[in-house]
Amino acid sequence: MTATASAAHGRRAPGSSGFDMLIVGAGFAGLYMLHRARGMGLSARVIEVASDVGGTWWWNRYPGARCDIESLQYSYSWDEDLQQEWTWTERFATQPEILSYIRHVAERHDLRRDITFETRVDAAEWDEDAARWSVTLSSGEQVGARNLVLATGCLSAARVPDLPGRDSFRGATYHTGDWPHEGVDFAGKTVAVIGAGSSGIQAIPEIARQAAHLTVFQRTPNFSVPARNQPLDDNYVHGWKSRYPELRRQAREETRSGTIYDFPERGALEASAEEREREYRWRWEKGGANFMHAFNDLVISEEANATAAAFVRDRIREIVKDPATAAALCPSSYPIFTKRICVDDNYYATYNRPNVTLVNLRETPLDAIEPGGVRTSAGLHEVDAIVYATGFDAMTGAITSIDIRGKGGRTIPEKWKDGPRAYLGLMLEGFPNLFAVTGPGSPSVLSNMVVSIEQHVDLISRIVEEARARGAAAVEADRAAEDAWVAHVNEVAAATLLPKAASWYMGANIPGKPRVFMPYLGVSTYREACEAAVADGWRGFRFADRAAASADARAAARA
Ligand code: NA7
Repeated sequence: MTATASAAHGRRAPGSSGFDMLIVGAGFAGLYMLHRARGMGLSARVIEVASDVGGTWWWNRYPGARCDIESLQYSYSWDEDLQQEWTWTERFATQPEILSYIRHVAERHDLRRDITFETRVDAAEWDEDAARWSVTLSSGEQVGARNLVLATGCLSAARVPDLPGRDSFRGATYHTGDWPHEGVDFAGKTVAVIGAGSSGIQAIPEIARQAAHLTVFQRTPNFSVPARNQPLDDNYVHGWKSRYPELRRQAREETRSGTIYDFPERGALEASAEEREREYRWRWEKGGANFMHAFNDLVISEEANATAAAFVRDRIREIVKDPATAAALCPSSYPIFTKRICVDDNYYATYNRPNVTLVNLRETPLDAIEPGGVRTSAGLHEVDAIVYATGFDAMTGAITSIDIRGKGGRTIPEKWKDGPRAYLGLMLEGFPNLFAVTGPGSPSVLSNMVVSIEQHVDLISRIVEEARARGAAAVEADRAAEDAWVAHVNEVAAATLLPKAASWYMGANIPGKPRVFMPYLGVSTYREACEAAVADGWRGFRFADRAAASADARAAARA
């Protein structure tokens, strides 16, 4: 790093050679990274394609959009005054409330002055001699950066499937992950929703309340549990706020998911049938993803897992009056919890409404989109609007959409042709000074994202500090350490049922994407692994001085 001397004099202005750190994305990750970079005295800039801060919560404005982690836990822990002062109103915060929280953070810490909005990072090339990234923005500007931080989010590359005739539809089309800011009025309209994942499951009850008729096109049913959302009670909030530092520590260091749930002490198969039913029942009534922590063997043992799946299927059949619709809504082709569990507000009961129809695409496949609507093998469903709730190119899509070229001009898609590889899910061998916040191979989407983001940003800050202390111009993941980590991520996943579903965790929703289990299961164990690597002399990180970086470059050029 070059900021050692000037750090004493406060934050540096970028010189002609650019910034100490360029950060891509102004969501939870990018904003905290900017705050930390400033704290280290680095010159830093955030590039954001949207017109304001918020990331996921800026884009996903579909009706019913809400976090499925409790608001008191899905928030920053690094500003004690903020966490004491901020008032969450509901157990599960709505998208507008989370967005106003993020905006408040941006104002409170005066972050916007270092963010360039409405600008995309198109490309980044590692300049081996100068040991810095040369970054091309959509504005045509070329910016130099010693460190490049991808705070691009795991679920930010929205995906509309390439259905035959897709562009011939004459009505309005929407994607849940790219929703119009002015909102959409479905009153009096006939609407199709394609997709029944978390986003569809949140949007469907809301759209059903507005539309004249809603037809849901479902290919694979998902398991969903009721949120039982409610206004937050003052005593409950006080209980959290009075113990916040300790509870945040517990979430970071003692949980599998970065969220504190009622922790199971035994396996489902150790309990009697009545005890299991009681356990599932109270968690179902309490609401939220707490349900998936009923027993400690639910993602390990198929037999244990089947008991939870059967409980949820029983509830679906109990709620949904039409037996054929209930049967179509009951997932049976994969174990529960191997796809992200959905948390809903009145989802299954929505199918009892006279203005809602479920089309089971397994029975009558979707043939084409036509000017008038959606055609399945059973005929044309005429609609005024189509909502694609069809998900994202998860975890890697936002990274590979930037033309990033590392040492020797190698691209990330070339490096990842057999699946994503990153040391600790954070750094890529061959791509010095490049950091992926919550990248593939880290807990990311299997965790409370804010907890994982904070840990990664803190770790990146420590790596940058270490490089600075050593006078190293570049730091890079070691190939052998990266290989070992990727093998470990797979081993951990393979010891569970998680790879058994064709999920977006596996890249299975994107045609041609390699099927590799991408996230790492275990927030506390992951943190321990990171800390062990640091304590072991920064095992797996190769710090180079500027001369060595240039020598590496010349060697790569000769190779
Ligand atoms: P998901 O969970 O990927 O769900 C996408 C849904 O779209 C799912 O039901 C898919 O069915 C369906 N889909 C995708 N392509 C098609 C085609 N071609 N035809 C019919 N149906 C299709 O995305 P979400 O946005 O709901 O949730 C993503 C995450 O965002 C969520 O977990 C939260 O973390 C926030 P399939 O299962 O592929 O049969």
